[in-house]
Amino acid sequence: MKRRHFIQALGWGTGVAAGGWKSLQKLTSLKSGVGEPLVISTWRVPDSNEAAWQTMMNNGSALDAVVNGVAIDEADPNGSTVGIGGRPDREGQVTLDASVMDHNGNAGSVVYVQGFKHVAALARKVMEETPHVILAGAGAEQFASEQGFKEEDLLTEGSEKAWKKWLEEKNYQPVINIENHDTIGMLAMDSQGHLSGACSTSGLAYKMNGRVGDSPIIGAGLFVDNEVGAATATGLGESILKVAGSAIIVELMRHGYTPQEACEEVIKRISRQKNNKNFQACFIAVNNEGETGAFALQPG
Ligand code: SD4
Repeated sequence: MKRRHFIQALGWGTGVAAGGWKSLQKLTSLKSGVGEPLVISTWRVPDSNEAAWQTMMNNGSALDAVVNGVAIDEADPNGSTVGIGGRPDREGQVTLDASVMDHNGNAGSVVYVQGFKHVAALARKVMEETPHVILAGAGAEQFASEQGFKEEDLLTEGSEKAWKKWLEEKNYQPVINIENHDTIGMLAMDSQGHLSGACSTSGLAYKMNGRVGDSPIIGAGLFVDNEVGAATATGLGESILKVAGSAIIVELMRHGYTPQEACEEVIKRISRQKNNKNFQACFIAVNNEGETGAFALQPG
């Protein structure tokens, strides 16, 4: 299989809030075709994409691919919004959220997990080994231990230092495209035309204790319907939750929108929210024919 469909959503376009609706810029649009594998993800994560791609080249499924792909980011201590090294909440606790969905419409997610970095794999275990969809906090951590996941301290020296500096002023003001953004959302289609997705994050830096974002909420940060397509998000979770972003994108595609048009429509709805110049929100999507789309509220 050739590498030509191994793509990365780079260079999010001119946004709605910044330049008015007419200045919308199409970003990534590529048609793969059923039977030709494809991996797309939020942000610039070539190593994660490569891991996902190699998984499928070695006969792994789309689900194997997305879980392996995001695991690279989760294990990178330099990423400040995913897994180890993720920025803590305002109490200094690193709390992770993640979700997965497969081509059969199965879903699993974990929220407010401390001490375990591979939360997308944990969400997969919830999906495959329990009768539930979501496990939270201490229950999710207990389940992680039972499943043999390794417990470790996720607050790196760098994150601790940044948090202590933040404590000096305690000014909660998410900065567009900086500390609050690099959540990984990844979508893959394997050679059988099966779609899967995963989304993994430490959420917003210096969030309130207990805060959960869009990433682990099925339909907000991630949605997959193999009959139609899949979508995933990054950005200010509150803005994405309020429009049930990923599920709506899939529904729009069901009703004839291209993945690009569907991403743009949902960003347009988000652009009507208060303070729309002060936050970022982004989606990527793929339909069941392998056509992709991506759009963001702000440049960057
Ligand atoms: C959240 N959507 O928890 C995530 C944050 C994010 O890159 O995308 N960061 O709101």
